[in-house]
Amino acid sequence: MRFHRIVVTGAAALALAAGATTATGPAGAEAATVTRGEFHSFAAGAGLDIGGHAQMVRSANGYTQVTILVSGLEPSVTYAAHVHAAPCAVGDADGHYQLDPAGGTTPPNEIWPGPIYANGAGMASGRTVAEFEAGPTAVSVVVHRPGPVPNKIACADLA
Ligand SMILES: [Cu+2]
Repeated sequence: MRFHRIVVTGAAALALAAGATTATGPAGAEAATVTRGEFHSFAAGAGLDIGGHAQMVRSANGYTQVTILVSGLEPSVTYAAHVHAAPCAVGDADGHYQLDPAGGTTPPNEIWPGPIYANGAGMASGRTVAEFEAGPTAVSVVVHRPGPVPNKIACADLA
């Protein structure tokens, strides 16, 4: 597992927002903060060899982009995916991150890079852009299978 936190600027921030994995470029006006991590299975995902990664880009101009790529899913199944407000190891990542804790339980008050649909190879990707800068408690992404709880099958810590 690999965690890192990097701060990039200008053109590099745009490159990261577009999904690039390297950051080079001139020092610019607008900084972005990138957190990312690898997916691993939760107990409810036992039997699935889940991998992949999640990335969150908080841009200084007030946007948050989350992209995920998940492997090891059941083919042809649609999964939910949300940004959660606790690390994967704390209460199975607890509940959803919310911009306003007194607000709604769906986007735009929450950040959902899903639903994601697994292809024939069990891979799925998702992306969303929230029109606010996610707070410091937006620390993980959870993938849920359809059906009753417990349905948290995988989690990625963002660091
Ligand atoms: Cu969730």
